[in-house]
Amino acid sequence: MTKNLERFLELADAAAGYIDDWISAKEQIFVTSHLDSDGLSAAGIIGAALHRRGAYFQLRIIRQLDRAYLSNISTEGPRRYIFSDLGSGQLHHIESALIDAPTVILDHHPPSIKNTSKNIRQVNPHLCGFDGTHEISGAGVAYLVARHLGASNEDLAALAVVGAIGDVQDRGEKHTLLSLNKDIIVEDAVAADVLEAATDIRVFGRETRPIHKALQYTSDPFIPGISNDSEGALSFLSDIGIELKDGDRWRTIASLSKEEKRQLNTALITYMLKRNIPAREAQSIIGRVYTLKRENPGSFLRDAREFSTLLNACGRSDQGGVGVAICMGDRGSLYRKAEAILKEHRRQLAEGLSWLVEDSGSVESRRLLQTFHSRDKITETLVGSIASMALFSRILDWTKPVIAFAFTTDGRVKVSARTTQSVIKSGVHLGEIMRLACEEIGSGSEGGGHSIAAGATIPRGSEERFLEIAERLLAKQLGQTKEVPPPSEGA
Ligand SMILES: [Mn+2]
Repeated sequence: MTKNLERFLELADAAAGYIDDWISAKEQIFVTSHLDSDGLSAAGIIGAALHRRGAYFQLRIIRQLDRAYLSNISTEGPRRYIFSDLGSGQLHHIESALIDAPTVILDHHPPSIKNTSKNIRQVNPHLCGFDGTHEISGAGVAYLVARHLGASNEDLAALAVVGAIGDVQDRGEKHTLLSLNKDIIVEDAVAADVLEAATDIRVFGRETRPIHKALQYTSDPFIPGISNDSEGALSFLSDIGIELKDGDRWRTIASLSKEEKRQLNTALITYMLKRNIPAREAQSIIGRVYTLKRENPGSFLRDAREFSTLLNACGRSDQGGVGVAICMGDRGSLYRKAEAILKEHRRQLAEGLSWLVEDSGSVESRRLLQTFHSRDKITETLVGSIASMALFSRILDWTKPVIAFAFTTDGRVKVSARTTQSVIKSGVHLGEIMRLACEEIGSGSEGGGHSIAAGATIPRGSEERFLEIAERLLAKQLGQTKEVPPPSEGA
């Protein structure tokens, strides 16, 4: 399908018109959104737009949209429904559960069926030839609708940037957002003076962490002797002579002068090249950073990547409402609560990671993949993040996908699969592997996701069989791209 921007914007416009009618008629609007950072940003955008219009609305954040949830909300009276960052993949369930109820779906996941219901307005990039994995996110779609709901909603574009980053859509050269994200959303946010996009040192905690801590926590690119090494980071900085403190306050990367930043960039790249890091990877320390200009310097909300991490922590701790409140503007007690949630989330991640490091027998390396089973040492909501961290920090083998297991509270097994960009380039799609392996396992298994990160839920006891199937599918995917060298070299 060729890309049809005009048609896509028309869909957004029509959905906004539909919602507009509900607001004017003082209808009750029921918003459901996904609990990851893109879903929370989307909910924040819609929530803010409705609130600004004085609409009557309720908002619920959920982990996944299933039949039980839909039949539950359908019994709560005649209402108008908005689904954001979910819904398209469950269109068949929505059609059968919310018969005739006026509904708007703002999503970027592929639709499960062709929409034939007159009461459902769906805004989805896939319907107009765009790819929802990197051209626009759920929050972006929500924004396109929100900007038609009020004259001054362009400031909400900054949240759509946070959502897109949360869904790892910054896949352009030097981690730049692409396509609709770049040409409409970043553009609107910059025009509304709420966002600045610049090329800068791309480390985690530019706004909030002392410089040596920001370097220490940087794992993409992984800098040997600095990443994961607080003394190494300190001695590197003292060698190049950058002042770490301003009086008794630690300075941050964001607070460095242009000259100091240039000096730090050059020193970091030279340092990595000397340690045989490929030039391309070394240079990736410089990249696109997106700054929310109206947020306080030093706040977690100032850098779009940190903002997205904060939302992600809220969602994973089942405190999605806190995340949405922040998106809608709370900078008081709920913002402080989010900071506490993030702190606790990080503590749990560190604890999980150290279990993986200390219990060295826990990782099994197989021919094409590696695996570990955390049983109840790591919760099902964190096992994927820990698998990613372990890959990026080279605790695990960088060249092979990891498939990690954790027991769920309802007696099943959560599967999290993660890999790196370079492995994907050799033809691997973990989401497909999860989906197909689950089909083969059956017994209520469900799986899917992105090429780089995917997940599944399977019955206990089927782990080994799952790995065998996954490895077979992986071999097939790696063999499909003939021009690429075999996996051992290609990765
Ligand atoms: Mn999303």
